[in-house]
Amino acid sequence: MNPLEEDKIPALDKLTYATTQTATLAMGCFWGPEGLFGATGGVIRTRVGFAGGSTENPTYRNLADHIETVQLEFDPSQITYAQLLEQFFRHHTPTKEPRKRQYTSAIFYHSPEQEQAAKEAIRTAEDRLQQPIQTELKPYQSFYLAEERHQKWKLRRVPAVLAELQKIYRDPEAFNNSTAVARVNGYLGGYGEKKRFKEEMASLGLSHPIQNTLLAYFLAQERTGCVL
Ligand code: MHO
Repeated sequence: MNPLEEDKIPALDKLTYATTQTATLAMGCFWGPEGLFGATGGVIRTRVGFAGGSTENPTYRNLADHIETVQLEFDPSQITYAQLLEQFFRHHTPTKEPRKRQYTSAIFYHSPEQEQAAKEAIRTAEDRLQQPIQTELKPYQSFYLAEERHQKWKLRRVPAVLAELQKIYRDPEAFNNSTAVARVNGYLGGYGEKKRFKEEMASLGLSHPIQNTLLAYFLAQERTGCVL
C-alpha cells in the first residue's frame, strides 16, 4: 500500500490486539445481528454466512440445512465471550421454534471454555425467561461466507456512506474485515451505545457531512430491516 492510501485508513483500523477470539452465533436473519455486534465495543470484525448444515459451499439460494450465522472476531480483554452471549440472548427469541431451519438459534463453540460459558449462559437465560431455551449448542465446524450483498446489509442501503468507505476499501475482503465498516454498519442500524459512538465518530474514516448522516441514522434507531 502506498503512503497516500495508508493516510486514509480509519484510525479504528490501525489498532492492534494482543490476542483475539472468534465467536460464531446464529440468531435468525443475519442482517440485524451483524449490526448489533458490529456496534459492540471490543468486536473487531463481523461477517455473515452459513453454518451448522451438512452440505458443502451453501449459498443463500441453496442453503440446504444450513443456518444464517454471524461470525465475530473480538478482543477478549475488552469484551468476554460471556458478555457477547448475554447480548445474543437479549436480542432474539431463543425460546421459540424457528419458522424455518435457516433461522434456528445456535451457538457454535470454538473451545471447551466457550462450551462451558455457553452452557452457563443458557442456564441464565432460562432463569430469566422462565422457559426452555431452544438454542442449539454445537462444536464449531465450518462457516461459509455469504454473498457480498448480504455483508454489512444496512450500510449497503445508504449509498452516500457506503461510497466513502468503499473508496478507502476497494477490495471487498478488506472492506469486510474493517472494524470501522462493522461499526458504521451497526450505528446506521441504530445499534450500540451513544457514548461509544460519539467517541468513535472521528475514527471511522468518514467526512464531517457523512458523520452527520450517520448520526441521524443512529438517532433514528431503526433496527435491522429483516422481514422474516
Ligand atoms: N427474506 C427476508 C429475510 C432475509 S434474511 C437475510 C427479507 O427479505 O427481509 O434471511
